[in-house]
Amino acid sequence: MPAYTLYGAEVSYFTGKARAYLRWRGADFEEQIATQQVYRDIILPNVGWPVIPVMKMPDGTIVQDTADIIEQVEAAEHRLPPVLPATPLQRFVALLLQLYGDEWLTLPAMHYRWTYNEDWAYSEFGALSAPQLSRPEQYEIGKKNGQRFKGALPVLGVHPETIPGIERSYEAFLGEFSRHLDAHPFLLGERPCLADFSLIGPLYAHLYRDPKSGELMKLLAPAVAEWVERTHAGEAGTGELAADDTIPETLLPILRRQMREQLPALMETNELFAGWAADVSSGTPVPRAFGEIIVTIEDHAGPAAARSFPLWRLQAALDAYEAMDADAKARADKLLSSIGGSALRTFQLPARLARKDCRLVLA
Ligand SMILES: N[C@@H](CCC(=O)N[C@@H](CS)C(=O)NCC(=O)O)C(=O)O
Repeated sequence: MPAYTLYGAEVSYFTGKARAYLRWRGADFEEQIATQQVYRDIILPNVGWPVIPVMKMPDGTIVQDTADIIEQVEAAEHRLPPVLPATPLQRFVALLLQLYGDEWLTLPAMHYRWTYNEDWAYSEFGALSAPQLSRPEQYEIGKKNGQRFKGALPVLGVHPETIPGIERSYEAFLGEFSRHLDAHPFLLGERPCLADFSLIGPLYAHLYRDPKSGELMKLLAPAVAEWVERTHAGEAGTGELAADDTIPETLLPILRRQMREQLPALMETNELFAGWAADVSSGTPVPRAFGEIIVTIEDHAGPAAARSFPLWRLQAALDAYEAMDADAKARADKLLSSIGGSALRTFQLPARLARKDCRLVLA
């Protein structure tokens, strides 16, 4: 029997991230489709809310959240090279790109799925949750289940006002990533790391595998489509990360895009978090959102929920920054200044976040 079981789905953003990592790691795992029965018997009793992917570890414990799954498999497998770069600046950048892949590229991923692949997505959702039913019956179930995900569009900031900006930004991102791939096979060098698996989240299930989105990616950025194929297959790469803890120059346009678009949203969210955290005590469950913010993408602005989870991913990146020695911090500051991210040097969350029973709480 395989050591690990990953409960997820081919259509799922975060299952793609975990799967690509597990393949690369060479972990002995099997994937089981998260059918309605799996949600009822495994996910809800152990996690408390309906979410995938969920991982059963060799000792039977259930882990949710891809960062935790990756961390726990890394600790259990003891293999080299580590998925999280061992050197400080690359580690920081990998965590920033995890924040970007997990919590910002959701906008193009979800927009392209639900604007251009809606019927296809309903059929896929239905087929995975009720494989025993007929195609029309699956479609009806898929439509019901899919509405929950489609309903996340305004929460993320996808509206008629922002869609032109989301499309312009995504197409420019594809160009930037293609130019990077002309010089380096993976994000930080000659082999994949956490940054690559994090970008597989949006770029595999939604933007490559959804038919209309995949056509667009292959047309505009065949090198990105090819990177998706290699990375999702768990390819090991042919060498190491860039030497001397450097960040490839060709990655800077992508980091600049992240700082320009995502950082203001994080800062606004953090202000609302501060207001909420002012009168709550340690251990209090953190709501999924603190209110509303305005997101701006390529000059197109619209409302979005001030979601708390991105601050959790940001806290991990800021911890890596704080842990740096003076030399690494000086190099990080130079990088931040060149990508428009200097605000991160002094960025403070008003209170620390923690996770308890698969939910965010105030530490
Ligand atoms: N932070 C979580 C996110 C998981 C997640 O959002 N999964 C999606 C499917 S890809 C889901 O099930 N969402 C349901 C929900 O958020 O209510 C992770 O990294 O595992």
